Amino acid sequence: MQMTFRWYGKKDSIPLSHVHQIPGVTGLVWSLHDMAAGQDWPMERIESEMAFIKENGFNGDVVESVNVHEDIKLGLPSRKTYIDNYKSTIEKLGKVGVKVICYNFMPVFDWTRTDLYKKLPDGSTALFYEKSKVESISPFEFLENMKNQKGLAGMPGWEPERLARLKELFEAYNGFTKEKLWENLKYFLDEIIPVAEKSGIKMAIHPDDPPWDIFGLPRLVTSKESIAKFLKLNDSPSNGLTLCTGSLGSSDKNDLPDIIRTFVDRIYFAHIRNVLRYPNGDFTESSHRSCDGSLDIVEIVKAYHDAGFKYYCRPDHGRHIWDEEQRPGLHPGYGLYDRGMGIMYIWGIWDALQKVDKK
Ligand code: DNO
Repeated sequence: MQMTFRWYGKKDSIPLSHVHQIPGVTGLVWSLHDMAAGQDWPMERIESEMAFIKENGFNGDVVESVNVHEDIKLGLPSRKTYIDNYKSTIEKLGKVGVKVICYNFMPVFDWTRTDLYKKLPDGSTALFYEKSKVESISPFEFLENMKNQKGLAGMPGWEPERLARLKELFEAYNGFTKEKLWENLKYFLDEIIPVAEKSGIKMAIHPDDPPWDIFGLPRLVTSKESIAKFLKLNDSPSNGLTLCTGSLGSSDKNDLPDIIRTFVDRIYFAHIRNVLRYPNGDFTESSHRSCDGSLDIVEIVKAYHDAGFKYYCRPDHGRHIWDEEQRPGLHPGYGLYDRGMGIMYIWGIWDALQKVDKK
């Protein structure tokens, strides 16, 4: 397993010298965060980012994300241009040695929370989802509430240009069915997967977060059954998964170790984090440790270990601890400290399992 760390580019407030001090991190997970969904990424920008990553002693094998334009999800005639741009970006990323591209196919909103700084009993803060709130207000009211939260504008999936089109997008998705979205996803895969194959790239879809429909928008990659359906849409080994335990794990219907064991051959990127679910459907993100949340991270890491998982892993969101909430330019959930501790917890389990194996 290769450990990586999500990095927001040269403007990231976490110095790479600090990332180096987390044991065993060999790769930076990167993107060109200023590129709007659907843009063809310029080669010079790709090369310069990759060169910078390598000069700093990391690999840049994983890109998260290349965002999919809404017209592709909606299946509009304009999707052709955006798919051509997507293919061109895949080809260029392949040329600089990228191995995995993480992306998602969630309509309108990417990951969704109601509070980015919910206080936990230990005094830290974390991302929080209040189910009844999302169910009781309109997406427009929801967005108004979220806009005041520090750091939101810089979060991937919450780009201002996407949110500016919110009204128009909701109109476009009015009456849009899950079946139609599956159909458009298949169309997209059949177009891009042959290009990924030729470019030596594994495409790794990120599950929907949370894994249920929100604001009347259909969501697809939410469960074991839907993952099986997704993989069958296009059976190429280049059509794979980013298995995010926290996203799938906010539903108590998902048995993560079982999902990992079932699909491990098509998992190219493991996002490992814990969530604490409440009986009313709310959930908060928690420390990575198994006893702090609802997910058994030990069993999750064991499932990867026992399968001889060779691909990429990253700790996912962490809490804001040790006053890190005050860090200027902090991307909520993406501080240094709790992600660093998450990595050490994952390595701790991994190393212990390796040792038991050798006995
Ligand atoms: C949340 C992330 C997601 C992920 C995208 C991939 O923190 O895991 O925003 O990057 O869904 O496209």
